[in-house]
Amino acid sequence: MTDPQQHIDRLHELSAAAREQIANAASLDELKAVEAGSIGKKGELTLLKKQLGSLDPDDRKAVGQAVNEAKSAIEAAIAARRATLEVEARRAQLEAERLDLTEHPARRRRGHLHITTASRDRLEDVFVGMGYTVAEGPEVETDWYNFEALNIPPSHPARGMWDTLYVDLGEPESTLLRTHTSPVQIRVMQAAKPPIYMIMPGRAYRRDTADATHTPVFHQIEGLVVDRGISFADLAGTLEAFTAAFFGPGIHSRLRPSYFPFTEPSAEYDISTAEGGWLELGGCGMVHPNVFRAVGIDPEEWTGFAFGFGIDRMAKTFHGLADLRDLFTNDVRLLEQF
Ligand code: FA5
Repeated sequence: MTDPQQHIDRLHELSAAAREQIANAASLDELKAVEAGSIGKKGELTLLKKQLGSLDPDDRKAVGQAVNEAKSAIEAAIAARRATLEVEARRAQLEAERLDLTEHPARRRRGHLHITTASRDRLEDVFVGMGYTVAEGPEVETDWYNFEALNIPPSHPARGMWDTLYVDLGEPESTLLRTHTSPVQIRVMQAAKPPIYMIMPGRAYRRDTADATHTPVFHQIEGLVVDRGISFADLAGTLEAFTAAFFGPGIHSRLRPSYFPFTEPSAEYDISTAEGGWLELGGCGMVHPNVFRAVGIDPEEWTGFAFGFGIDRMAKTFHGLADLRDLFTNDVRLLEQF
């Protein structure tokens, strides 16, 4: 015959030990193990319960009640601990899956436009402010657009002004990398009826040896105005206004007589430099009647002017660079300064 008090003491011990283990369970798995070891099928409490049969009926009631109380206490402790652990597990999972979309301050340094691109954008802004619209054309052109329609027939001596890179396509020397942006004038005049006030920025290619003021790939901005009664004075006034707007009041421009087959008269556009000299930025002039005829515009009714400036040279001057090639070598130490 077992002493019922022994059972009850053992139950209290068991319950206290189980509740301590429950409180210390660090995970849901650990909690499950404690549950199995205490109130599970093979748990100690279950074993004690099975021994109730060996007690006499009066004792059995008291011990049975103690078993039930211990079991309820353990169950309640498990439920409370499980709730806490579940919340913690969910928080840990969310933390692990969290995507940090905020930028690290060290990574917040932003890039900026290349100064050639920034210069082109500024040029566009200045001309758009003067009422011009922007157009673009292809970089691979036919001989007709790059030369013939611009009043430069085959074997014309002026072709020597542009060292041309030809593309191996079609008839020999029929397709080329445009040597200037002037062919876009032709495309614009084919597509739109006058009055025309347009600028055409883009890349140009020449077999020029790279030096401080030449690169084989460079950028130009072409300008074209076609309207009634346009004179050379309009061209000069436009360029003077442009110079002041782009370079600031300290820089002056001048027009020097020159020759281009597609303009008559023609001029070279120079700006004053900090060293007191003049820098050639491009050519300009009154659109030649033959160019108007090539695109079906009546030169008796319409007159106009055109210009073509080197964007890279403008960027070089504007930022005080010594060498045009610096714009293409992409040395971050240089580019970061602007
Ligand atoms: C022309 O290309 C004419 N199409 C300009 C023109 C347009 C005249 C409309 C009249 C009417 P030129 O070959 O001079 O002209 O080139 C114009 C400018 O492009 C030059 O002054 C220079 O600023 C720039 N340029 C020419 N070649 C290079 C090069 N290799 N590297 C950098 N810039 C260049």
